[in-house]
Amino acid sequence: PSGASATLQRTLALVKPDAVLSGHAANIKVDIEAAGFRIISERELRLSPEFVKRFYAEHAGRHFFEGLVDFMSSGQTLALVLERHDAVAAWRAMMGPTDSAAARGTFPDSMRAKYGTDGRRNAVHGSESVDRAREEIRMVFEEFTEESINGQITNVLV
Ligand code: RTP
Ligand code: MG
Repeated sequence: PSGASATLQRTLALVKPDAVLSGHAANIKVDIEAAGFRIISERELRLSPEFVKRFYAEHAGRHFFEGLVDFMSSGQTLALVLERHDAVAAWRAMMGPTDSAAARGTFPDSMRAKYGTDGRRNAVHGSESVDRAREEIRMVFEEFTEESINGQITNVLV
């Protein structure tokens, strides 16, 4: 009864520092567009530890939280706003399971299987819901400052 446009959604994708550093960002974007997503906005930036703590606040206190904060603030991140019908669930499915090593056994074509390393360094992030996507897009695309790092101007989320 409803056409594809009825469920047109936007979601936030992050290419995490491991995948940016490994040079996988371009291939990840090719895969994303091949899956029918339109890349609406794009920004490369470095996340401050404070920003990562707010972004992943749901995990505060978990055993992996400190490692997650260190990892996500360790280098450049590529932020993408993706649009497609059913974008939130479709991007989560395409990402694959959280642990890249496990994903290689169960979902070998997933982004995390192809481009990630382990349970922390897993190449990509995706929003969990339509409401959360709206919130994350606002956080990543509206709240940032410019900072000079090693003489280069870099967008830093604080
Ligand atoms: P994300 O939020 O980044 O899209 O990933 P997710 O939903 O698949 O996984 P989540 O449970 O929300 O965990 C957030 C991120 O924390 C790191 N992590 N490390 N055991 C560990 O060392 C561990 N567990 C999770 C990963 O980077 C994970 O994506
Ligand atoms: Mg999550």
